[in-house]
Amino acid sequence: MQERKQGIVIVSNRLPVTLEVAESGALHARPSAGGLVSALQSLPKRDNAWIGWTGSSIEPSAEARAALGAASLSSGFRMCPVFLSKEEISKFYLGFANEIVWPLFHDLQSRCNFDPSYWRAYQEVNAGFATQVLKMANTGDLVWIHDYQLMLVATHLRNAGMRNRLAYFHHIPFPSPDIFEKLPWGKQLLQGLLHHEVIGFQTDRDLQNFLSCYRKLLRGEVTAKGRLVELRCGGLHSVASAFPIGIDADAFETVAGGGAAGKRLAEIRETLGDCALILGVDRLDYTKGIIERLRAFEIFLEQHPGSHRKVTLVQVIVPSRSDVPKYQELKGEVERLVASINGRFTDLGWTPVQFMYRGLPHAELLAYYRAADVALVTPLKDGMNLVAKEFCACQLDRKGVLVLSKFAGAAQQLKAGALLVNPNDWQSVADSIAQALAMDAREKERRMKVLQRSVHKNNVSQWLDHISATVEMYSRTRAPEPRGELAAAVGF
Ligand code: GDG
Repeated sequence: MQERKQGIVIVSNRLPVTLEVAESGALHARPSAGGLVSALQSLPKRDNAWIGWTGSSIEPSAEARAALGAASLSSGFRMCPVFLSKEEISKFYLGFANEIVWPLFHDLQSRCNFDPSYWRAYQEVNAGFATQVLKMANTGDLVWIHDYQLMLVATHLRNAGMRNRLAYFHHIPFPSPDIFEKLPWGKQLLQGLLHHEVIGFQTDRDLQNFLSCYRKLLRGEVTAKGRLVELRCGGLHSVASAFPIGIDADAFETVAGGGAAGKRLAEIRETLGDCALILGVDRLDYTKGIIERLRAFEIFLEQHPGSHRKVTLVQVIVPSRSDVPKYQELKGEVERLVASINGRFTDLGWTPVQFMYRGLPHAELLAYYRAADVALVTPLKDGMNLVAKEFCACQLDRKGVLVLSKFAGAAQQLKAGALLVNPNDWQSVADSIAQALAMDAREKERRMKVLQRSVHKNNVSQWLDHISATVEMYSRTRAPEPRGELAAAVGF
């Protein structure tokens, strides 16, 4: 195995590629889209490694490793796969992660299935990830663990004696204690987080909820230090803070203004004619508020007959977790509701809701962002929501309006320019659609400028800089290991 110099070891549930069998029968690694992948593309291409699951139940083989090796060359990360068996996928990923933590942390406890066999699988798979980290990490590497699937990896690393700096970033919301306490294994998860020197959340809301759970369940000490919070508990010492994730706003702006997006934009505009475009873009998930949004749009159509033939809702849904029965049911529910709204309001040459159940190529997605008169980003709850930020970055003509759920983490930064709504209040969402469509051009431009300033200022490099500066500062005050490697690795 080739030696790596000091750098960053990223650990996330999924690798930035999915291993799959191509039509030819050969294995290949297909790049996967998503917020984390695009965020970490901004890390300088040094000696960084990425540990994660391959995204399939394909077993380890020389061919699988060769396919991942080829992907390592093109991505700039050395891909270190974790292979999961069908049972591990079912109990750890579909079970503990998606039937317990995901719904609970989005305040949807009635959707949880607290099966104890899921917990056993979660502990075992987290131990498996830790084994891979122990194999890959050099002394002095920063090990940066991502998200709710891997809250116990640090426990296993520390038990095995690892002394590297460990950082954790939590991408989804953190719930309040009355919800978190429903989890039979909550204490172990909190203790697991405390093994990291730096623990990051998306927003103050999540940080405060985490601190309330920590005080209530672990009774540890908390000391505020500017925007950081120091935690001391049972001999462990960490800092926690909110580091809202951003996008590479310049890159989005450039692609949105480029030839491929421009060509598609012209086609979209020609097809729509005088119809205003209302846009929804989401992964298929019940937290994204898709049903509630469609209900709100139906109310809008009912109450504004003058808008008929003059407005079209394009809803893009990227397939996600399609093996899980609850997600299949949601897809059926969306299809039935779209059909019912269209059945009620469609007129010759006008279909009010156009529904695409597939991921769009990047440039085409950006053309839709650019073309949209209104973006409806109305999750019931969301850690951040990058779609809201991407829409703003791509609004080169500043003619669009962002209607944003106040329960999305992004609302904290975007509230000054967006129309904020409660997604459960369908009438208020319908009213905001009407307000957005009626807004005069100067007001739209003023609001969009405010939004664009925010997404450019709080961009992904700033997110990486804040986290790396915190790790650096914190390791300087306490760790005896050699320092300076992280700053060098991220070009800080
Ligand atoms: C988790 C948290 C947090 C969507 N449709 C297409 C497409 N996308 C890309 C978007 C965006 C990403 O997927 C979705 O990001 P979100 O932030 O909206 O949502 P989650 O997947 O739930 O992510 C979330 C995030 O982590 C980051 O910390 O914001 O709160 O839940 O980047 O552009 N990409 C392409 N075609 C599509 O049709 N190419």
